Amino acid sequence: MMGRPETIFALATAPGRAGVAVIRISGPQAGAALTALCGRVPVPRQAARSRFSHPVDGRVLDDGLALWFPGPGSFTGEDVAEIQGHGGKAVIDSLLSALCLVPGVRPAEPGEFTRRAFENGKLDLTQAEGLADLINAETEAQHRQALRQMDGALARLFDGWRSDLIRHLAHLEAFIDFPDEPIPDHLDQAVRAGISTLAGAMTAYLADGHRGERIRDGLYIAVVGAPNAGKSSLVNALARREAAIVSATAGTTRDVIEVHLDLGGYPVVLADTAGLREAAEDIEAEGIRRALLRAENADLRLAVFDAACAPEWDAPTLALIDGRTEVIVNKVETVALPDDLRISGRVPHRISAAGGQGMADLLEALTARVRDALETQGAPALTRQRHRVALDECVDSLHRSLTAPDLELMAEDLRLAARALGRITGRVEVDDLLDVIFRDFCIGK
Ligand SMILES: Nc1nc2c(ncn2[C@@H]2O[C@H](COP(=O)(O)OP(=O)(O)OP(=O)(O)O)[C@@H](O)[C@H]2O)c(=O)[nH]1
Ligand SMILES: [Mg+2]
Repeated sequence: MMGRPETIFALATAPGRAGVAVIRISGPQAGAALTALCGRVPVPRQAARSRFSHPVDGRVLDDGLALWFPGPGSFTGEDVAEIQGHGGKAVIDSLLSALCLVPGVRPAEPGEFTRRAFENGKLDLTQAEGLADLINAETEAQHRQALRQMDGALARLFDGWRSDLIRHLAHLEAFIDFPDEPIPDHLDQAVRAGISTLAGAMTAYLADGHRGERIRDGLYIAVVGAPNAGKSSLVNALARREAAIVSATAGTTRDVIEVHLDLGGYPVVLADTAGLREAAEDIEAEGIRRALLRAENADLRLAVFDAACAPEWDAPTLALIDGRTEVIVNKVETVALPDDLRISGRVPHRISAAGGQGMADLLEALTARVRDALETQGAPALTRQRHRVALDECVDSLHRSLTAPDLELMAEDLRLAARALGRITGRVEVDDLLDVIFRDFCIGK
């Protein structure tokens, strides 16, 4: 049997000096904690001006607002109290210490409020993840995606698929339970067609270029080129700060330097790398190895060439140009280049990272490219590897079910598929399977 949950409390606002600090309390003793500090429990969901006093010696600790959200209509589903006091270190410490003195009340573990909300059915797992993403969102796209997930868009998509799956399973189960009645052909065909359609929809959904995960982590862009081409200068110009050292010495950058940028509301990680050449010594050689590795794994590459080298373009950089590469010629103010210049058959962006020439156009082109890579239309994006793994497993089980030698094995594969989907949102599946069986079929008619 489950014990009575403990009552937890924590500072809900960021620690440090601020005008107001909010302390949240959740659990069966939340009302008692409020009474201990404020002398009473206010009217539900109405802010009440209150003096907070020490529960043992009665000394006044602060003056602020108290709020009362009786369960189950609260964030966690439990009784929740909120104390809004002044955001000073001594005030906060005294309030938190006072709460420790209330019997049955203890400081919360990280994520414990949200976990209780999940356990009490207030949120599914994807919504809880969306909430964490919302708090961490730094760009507009991350903000939008997190809000959508927190609103349950992802959960609705997965739950929709899962209820389709459970319906197919329920049809099969009915025939397994009544083995004397052969499964009519049309029903068999309908179930198989339904499973194929589901597997197809999931496979198409999985082939999304990892947009949701990229929006969370940032699109990875590697800047590559020969030593002295101006890679670090370009990174600094895009970042609008001196993130990387720039010098006339070839081989200045040796390690990978990552800069986080907001490009038109989309998050980007821009990686400055070591210039590519036959390196003389170990450290630079290691830097070049890392540069090539990043270039290989990057979502987008910026290949930077020095205009002064025209038309003898740097061979190692040429070798990296592919469909996900933007070709850039830097230092264009130093030489006259032909109007119809092509590098590897591509029209390069012409810039002067030092002088600023062509930078606005380059920025616009990059933003458009990042938007194309990250923008999502229609279905909400998968945002975590965890979702992808479970969905892959679900598709595998669906395919297996279609070639299963008998109905029992087919049903078992469908059950595994439903369980994989249920893991994404954190649902349990047995009970609703029974519900569907009894709702859709009049057994014993
Ligand atoms: N004239 C001119 N010089 C530039 C421009 N951009 C960079 N430079 C100069 O070129 C030299 C090399 O610049 P960096 O940005 O350090 O080049 P890098 O590609 O990072 O070089 P490594 O780190 O050694 O691989 C520096 O002296 C810069 O001032 C430009 O647009 N025009
Ligand atoms: Mg450099």
